[in-house]
Amino acid sequence: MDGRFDEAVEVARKGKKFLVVSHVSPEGDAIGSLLGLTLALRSIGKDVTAYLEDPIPEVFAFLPGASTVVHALDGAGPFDATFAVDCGQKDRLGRGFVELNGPGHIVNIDHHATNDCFGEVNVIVPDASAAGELVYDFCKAAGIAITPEIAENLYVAIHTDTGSFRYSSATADAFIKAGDLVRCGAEPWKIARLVYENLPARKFKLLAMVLSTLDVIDIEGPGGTKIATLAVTLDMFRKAEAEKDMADGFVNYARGIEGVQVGILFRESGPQTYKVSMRSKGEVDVAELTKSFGGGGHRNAAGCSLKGSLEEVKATIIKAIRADRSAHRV
Ligand SMILES: [Mn+2]
Repeated sequence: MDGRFDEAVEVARKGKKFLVVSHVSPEGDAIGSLLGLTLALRSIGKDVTAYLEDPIPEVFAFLPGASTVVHALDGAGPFDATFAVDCGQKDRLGRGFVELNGPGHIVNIDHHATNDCFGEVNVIVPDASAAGELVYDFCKAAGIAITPEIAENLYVAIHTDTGSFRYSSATADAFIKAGDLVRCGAEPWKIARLVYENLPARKFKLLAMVLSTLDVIDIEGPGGTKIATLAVTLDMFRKAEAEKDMADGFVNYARGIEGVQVGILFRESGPQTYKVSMRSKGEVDVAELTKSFGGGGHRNAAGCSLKGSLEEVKATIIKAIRADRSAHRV
């Protein structure tokens, strides 16, 4: 019997009126986990409010329960308890939540190793590929039957957070739970079509412009490496009539090139300002690299913001990688 959820199950059993929340700028795991848990608690007769500060991206609007999510909490409290999923810090739950009167006991269910345990009950499992896995475990521990609607949400959570089962986080447990969710009614092909093969043409128009900026650069020397850069400007967004979030993930095209160790996307965010996204698949620690520019992230995925023209910002980053590589030579 999985004892990690004992206290969380107890809170769910005792209370009646719950709030379920996740982080700002929600992606597949945040949304799938939030909706999966919301539907699970509703299925055992609880009164559940699901809250996200930011809108649900269009691509996830099909998920069961998505239309019931609210984006403001004025007068919604007090609650018997709040369940927070996929969120490492309380302030990332959004302003509406932070200002809420009466969240009740906070149950914090997450898989980020950096979670600061802001709840009264904290179930933090860094080995889990997605918070969706933990909501699955919670349902099992609470004896809640996984309906096809819950399954669809949790499958999306695991599928998106493992990069479609490509990342090192795609453990046997992730596959086993995803498999069980399919058994419970999640339809992989339907979900793949809706999440990955349902993209607006504007995104591809933007991508065509961004790919034309591709630059593959050899960083020579004993600790040498190969990097690839892409750039997206405000003018490109205008020409493609694309929204800002449509460039999300483009940096992976740079990392995906044969022999390239670090992929970089320079994204114009204002006058003489660029956001720099870095993705590594080798020994270069991009979190360490971006830290010197006031940024941060994980070893394989990090970012920072720099002032200057595109040429200046690019030169600064290349110089930093060159210095890093010569410091790390064997
Ligand atoms: Mn997650």
